[in-house]
Amino acid sequence: MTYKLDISPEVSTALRNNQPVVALESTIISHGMPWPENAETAKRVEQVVRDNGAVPATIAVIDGRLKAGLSHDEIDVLAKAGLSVTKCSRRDLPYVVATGQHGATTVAATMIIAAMAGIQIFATGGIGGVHRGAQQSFDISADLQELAHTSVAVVCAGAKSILDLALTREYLETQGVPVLGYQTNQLPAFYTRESDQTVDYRLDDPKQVADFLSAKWQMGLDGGVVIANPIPELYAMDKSLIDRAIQQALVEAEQQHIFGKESTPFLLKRVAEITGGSSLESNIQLVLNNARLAAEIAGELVLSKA
Ligand code: PSU
Ligand code: MN
Repeated sequence: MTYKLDISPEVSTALRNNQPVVALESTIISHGMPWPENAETAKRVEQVVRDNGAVPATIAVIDGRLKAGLSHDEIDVLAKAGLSVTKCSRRDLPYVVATGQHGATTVAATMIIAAMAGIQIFATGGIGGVHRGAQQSFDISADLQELAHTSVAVVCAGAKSILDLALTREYLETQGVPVLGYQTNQLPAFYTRESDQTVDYRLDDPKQVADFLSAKWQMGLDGGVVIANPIPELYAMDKSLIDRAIQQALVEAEQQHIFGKESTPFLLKRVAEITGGSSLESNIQLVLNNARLAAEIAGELVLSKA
């Protein structure tokens, strides 16, 4: 049994020629949004990366093969299958590879495959983190541990307040993962531009971010970086509205004894249902916004290597 990593011809050519590439995850497609918005968004995100001068590499496992760069048909397969696709974090990758199945990759597994392919910049919506009540449940996303070890920078809109943002910050600090605020001093909370948490450092343009990444990795300081990019003002949600939806979703999760890898998808789905279409539109817009910034940072990063 040997694993296969398929880097699409377009991605592979770009990497060879030192052109910017942006990795994209696939759990957000299968478990993060409903059909058909999930497939439409995945393709729009790729287009935004292209429009901003980089090559998109959506990452997943297809028939047991690791993929950096999916076709539209492959995106549709994962998008239609939804929750029935195996959600793959670090723990789950060997199973889908060994059994020849499809897998939708979380932030952690996407970072792993991106790093194997040689891709350093990754755009998504929100990262996993330390869940509220983790003191009892021990529910801490494997995304955080991956950020500690794997040298990929993740552009996100912060983390949803389904998580305990203060504990998530503490965990990242302990693991040596820098949290950068893009044009902000506050850690954005996904649907809202603000939270009660600060970032470690505020940087105001893509070149500054690329310089930060180069400095870190050139020093041999392996590991990821969180680049927190607030949702555009126009699409930000009312804090009290979203807080109430999250509170309700958390109560339901507890009542229904949802835990482990089902926890995050359950909460995402319920928050989207409770808020109607409005949170989905915000979610789509912030991912597009992150794809744009990631492409710009990837562009600056290749210039610094030229
Ligand atoms: N948060 C979101 N949207 C998402 C996810 C998290 O706002 O789609 C997905 C990402 O793939 C992330 C994963 O890596 O959930 C985290 O899952 P867990 O908490 O089980 O590690
Ligand atoms: Mn978890």
